[in-house]
Amino acid sequence: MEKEIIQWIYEAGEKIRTAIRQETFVVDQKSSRTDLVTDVDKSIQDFLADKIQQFDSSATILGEENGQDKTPIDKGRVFVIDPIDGTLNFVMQKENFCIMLAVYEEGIGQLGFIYDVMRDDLFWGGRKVGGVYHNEDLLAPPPNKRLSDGLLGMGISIFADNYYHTREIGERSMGVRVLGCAGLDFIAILKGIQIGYISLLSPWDYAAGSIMMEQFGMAFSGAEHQPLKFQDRELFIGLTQAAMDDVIQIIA
Ligand code: 2AM
Ligand code: CA
Ligand code: CA
Ligand code: CA
Repeated sequence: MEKEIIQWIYEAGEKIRTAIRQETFVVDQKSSRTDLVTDVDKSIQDFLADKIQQFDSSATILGEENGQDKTPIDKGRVFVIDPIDGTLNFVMQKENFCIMLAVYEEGIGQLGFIYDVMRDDLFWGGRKVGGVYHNEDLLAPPPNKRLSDGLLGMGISIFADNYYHTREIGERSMGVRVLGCAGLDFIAILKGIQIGYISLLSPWDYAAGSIMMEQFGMAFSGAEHQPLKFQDRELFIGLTQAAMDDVIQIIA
């Protein structure tokens, strides 16, 4: 299954790079001036959904666009799609965005894929393949650093509001980084150049990344140390085990 998925993601990436080269995409607003979607987001989700349906007609799809955002995660095989993660970066920078895809079976994360489209850089893996890969290479788990020893990714809105003690958590770390793309934060965690990521996220934002963090024995949760709900947007906290212990201390 992973071979097929990687092929679809590479094809989808080529479609996005072509749209950028030809400057053909159309931008729309969703909930606000800065919450954007393009025709490319929608067509890439359709492209991936078609491939999935041809591959496994009994699978269901949970995706950000095209009214597919309410599918439950816990029954049968579910493919979770974020066709462009970091749409604002895609529109404003034409780089620093990802394609993300994850596979769940009976609610258990099996495979995650995060593709940095413009760098042509793929991180993928999980329970089903027993490891995490950076392109063709098996990745080693990142060191289990304390909060005080690493950089921490955060969503700008929760940091600006000091939501959930994020000011103090950030100040105890080596520094806060705001990338505007959840996928890039997860890539930084998997590479060991960031100890974690705290943000308000939807299931398609954290599915692939949390599956690969789990494979590495790292810690993640929703607010108040509760499991993630895989429904609406909620607080996501993903950290090394040691940094999670530090954050729990701060919150207590
Ligand atoms: P998106 O580009 O797929 O919407 C930083 O904005 C990160 O948070 C991006 O990965 C973005 O994903 C995600 N995000 C989730 N919900 C968002 C929202 N309502 N507004 C802006 N970004 C959101
Ligand atoms: Ca969006
Ligand atoms: Ca996203
Ligand atoms: Ca998206």
